[in-house]
Amino acid sequence: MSKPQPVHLSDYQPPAYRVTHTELTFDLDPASTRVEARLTIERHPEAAPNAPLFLNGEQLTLESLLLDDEPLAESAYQHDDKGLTVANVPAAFTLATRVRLAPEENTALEGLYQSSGMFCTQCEAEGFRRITFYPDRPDVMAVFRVTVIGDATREPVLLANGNPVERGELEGGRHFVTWEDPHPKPAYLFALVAGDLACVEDHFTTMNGREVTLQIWVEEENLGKTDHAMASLKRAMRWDEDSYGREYDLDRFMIVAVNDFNMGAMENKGLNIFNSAAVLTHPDTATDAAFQQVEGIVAHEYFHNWSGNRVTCRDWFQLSLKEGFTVFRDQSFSADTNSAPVKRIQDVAFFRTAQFAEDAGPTAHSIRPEHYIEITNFYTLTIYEKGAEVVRMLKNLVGWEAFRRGSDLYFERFDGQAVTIEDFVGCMAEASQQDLTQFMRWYHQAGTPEIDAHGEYDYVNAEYRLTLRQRTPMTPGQTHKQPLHIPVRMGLVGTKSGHDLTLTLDGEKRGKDTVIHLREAEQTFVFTDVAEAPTPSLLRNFSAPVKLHFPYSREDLAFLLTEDSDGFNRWEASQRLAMLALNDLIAAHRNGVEKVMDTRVIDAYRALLTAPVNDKAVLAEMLKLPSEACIAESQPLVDVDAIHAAREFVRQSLGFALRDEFMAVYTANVSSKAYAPTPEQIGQRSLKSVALAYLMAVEDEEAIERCQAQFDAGHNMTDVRQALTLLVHSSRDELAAPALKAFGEKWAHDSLVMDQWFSIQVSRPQEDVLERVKYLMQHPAFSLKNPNKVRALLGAFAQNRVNFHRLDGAGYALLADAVIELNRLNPEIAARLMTPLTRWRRFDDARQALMQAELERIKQEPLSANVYELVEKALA
Ligand code: B3K
Ligand code: ZN
Repeated sequence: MSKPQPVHLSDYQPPAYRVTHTELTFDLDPASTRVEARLTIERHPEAAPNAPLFLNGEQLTLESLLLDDEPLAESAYQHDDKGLTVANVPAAFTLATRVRLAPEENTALEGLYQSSGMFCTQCEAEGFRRITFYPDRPDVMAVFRVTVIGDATREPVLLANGNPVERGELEGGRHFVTWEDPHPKPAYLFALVAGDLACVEDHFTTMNGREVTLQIWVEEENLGKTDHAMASLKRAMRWDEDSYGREYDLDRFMIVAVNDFNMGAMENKGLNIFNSAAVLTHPDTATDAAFQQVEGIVAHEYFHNWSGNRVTCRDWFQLSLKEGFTVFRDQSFSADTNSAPVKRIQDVAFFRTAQFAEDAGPTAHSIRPEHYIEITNFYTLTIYEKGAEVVRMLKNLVGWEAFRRGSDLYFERFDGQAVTIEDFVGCMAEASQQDLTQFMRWYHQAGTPEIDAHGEYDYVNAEYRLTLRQRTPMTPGQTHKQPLHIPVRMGLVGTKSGHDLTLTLDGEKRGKDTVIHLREAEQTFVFTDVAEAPTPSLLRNFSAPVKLHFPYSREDLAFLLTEDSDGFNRWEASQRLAMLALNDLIAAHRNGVEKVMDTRVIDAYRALLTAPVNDKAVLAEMLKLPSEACIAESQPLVDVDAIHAAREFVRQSLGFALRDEFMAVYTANVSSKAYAPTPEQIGQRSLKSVALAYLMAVEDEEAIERCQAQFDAGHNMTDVRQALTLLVHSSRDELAAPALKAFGEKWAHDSLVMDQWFSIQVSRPQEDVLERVKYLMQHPAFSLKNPNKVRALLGAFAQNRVNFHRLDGAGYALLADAVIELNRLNPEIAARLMTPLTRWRRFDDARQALMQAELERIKQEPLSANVYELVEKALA
């Protein structure tokens, strides 16, 4: 295999040829599908007349090639493993190809493949080139007409993008449907589905009174699991009209659920294809978190219809143009639909754990990377989530009204075009009349900026001086960083009064909550007329994706925990307070000193538990300790065992000390109401779960009874899963084993529930986990070919910090073995699964050596571009 080569943003050239019409005919067969393409092609007016035509094409068997209906002589074109080059072509012509491919052998799940017997496609980013020869790049946009031919019995349903325009019977029990999509689109948005599917149908009337048919296509047995997705879709359609003025633009919108899918879902025009896990829900089988995830993903894919499809990316370096913006849009939708503070807290907790880790590791990259080897590796938290944080900052900088004008301008000006991040930010600058030049650095610089803050109160002059110093650490390939424009939302809370003080900055009254703009490496902000000594509340609502350090005392934090007017920062204070205690305990563990629980943390928790409750979901978040992964992220060197021991110690200390309070909260929140995924019910269940978890941390006898009863009652999957998790993670095997067995038998028929069953048992802290993973890999419900199973078993195991990072290296070896096998089957999933190994430099010497050895072992294999790129970066 030749060494995979990087693609550079600076090498971008507009396409020499564009395709105006694409006509495709698929004659489906698992072993040998025939694909005929007829492309109407034009040379770009500015391209050289002798520019060769290049069409991507991989893993295709070429059977025929005609130019303007004449066969092309073999000497007239070149065919290699990347595609076809035709040296001399006229300014306008048609090109017709016929190829063969084998969907049943496609385990990479890119291009046309089979999942549970049905045919489906995944083309983003570069899967279309495995379907036919084509200029497979997003800046080539064509109108598609697609005919799908299948077996009338095996594939009664034949779907593609747009509207069905013709259908009929054919000889030999075959039939066909022809689809037309009037909107020009890049090939990555092409989709086809064929199989034995059933559908739930509904309708939506758009803001201009157009009727749209909504369909969710699933396997017959899943018809009862589509209500929530359909309701979410309708809410999302209405929200996009109300918030962004965006109306749907076809007569039908279809969602299809497939069991084998590399990611969550895909926004193909008019025909979204979903991982079944991202669409199917039922109170008995899906948790609250799953319900919320389905709502968010359905909305996300729907929102792409404008942010991504109508206006698309010029090239894949611009991926965050559609993904960052669309994640921001789906986050805003979920915040509006559910509890806004909880949504923000959960998003930030995840972001700081996972994206910060990416930014601190060998694969750190800017939101708009400069080069890549395999674009599939760049569907990352940086592109998606940090991209969304940057769009959120933009919105806050210019204000919602200007942001909305900028968004309108962007959709109008670039409708039907493939554009860049500059085009988007340019519209925001134009609409707001603001200079966003410095702000653009967010798109170019990788790494998490850190702000060191300190403040001084001057009693004599009633002044508060806040100094902020920013720095962004070096990341691979970027040694020198420039200061960023960082908006810091803040308030000053009067330490006596407990109230937000009115802020006067540079003689200007700013109200009680303001945004200060850090643009230099260091800046001091002097607030005047500060009547009493304040405690600063900084980075409210996480106003920028940075790490902010301020020397808060435990007293400061206990104060902010109850007094901060910003709900997000009350939660933040709870996390900082817990971190201070955890850091002491981590140090104690490392030094072999007896661990002592900080009573101030216990007092703070008691105050929270006994105060009147406004929002149960927020309270639940405040009572949750930072995860082991989150704690690890804050440490200079990760000591897996010390972190685990410290966190367990805090959990148990709180469980003991506040036993009665937790029991009271648990009891008060038990409910026999029929399940509904409403914010109120979700908040109540979440608080109840947290209380039960603390009680089970000390294996309180009464709690065990309650937990067992909650499991046995089987009221809904949220309650059942939480109870099962606590039983399985307890030290009592006499509780764990029968519960697991009962659950596994009850749900053996339901693949998505079995995924949960796998995850729960391999996340437990006990030492038997590695053996369990090996055993479960042989379980009939497990398959390496199914990405959901890989994530549920192996992905969950790699998150089990004490067991994955075992000192004998067996956890690393197990993962590496799986990566090596997946590298052959599904390179995209292999690369994702390998990610924890790439972070080896964060650990102690012994673990570093073990992880490095596994990476070296992987490197000896004949590697896919995906795994190759990651291994190279990890070992560089
Ligand atoms: N745009 C898809 C990504 C699919 C890429 C897979 N290699 C999912 C989404 O962000 O909506
Ligand atoms: Zn997306």
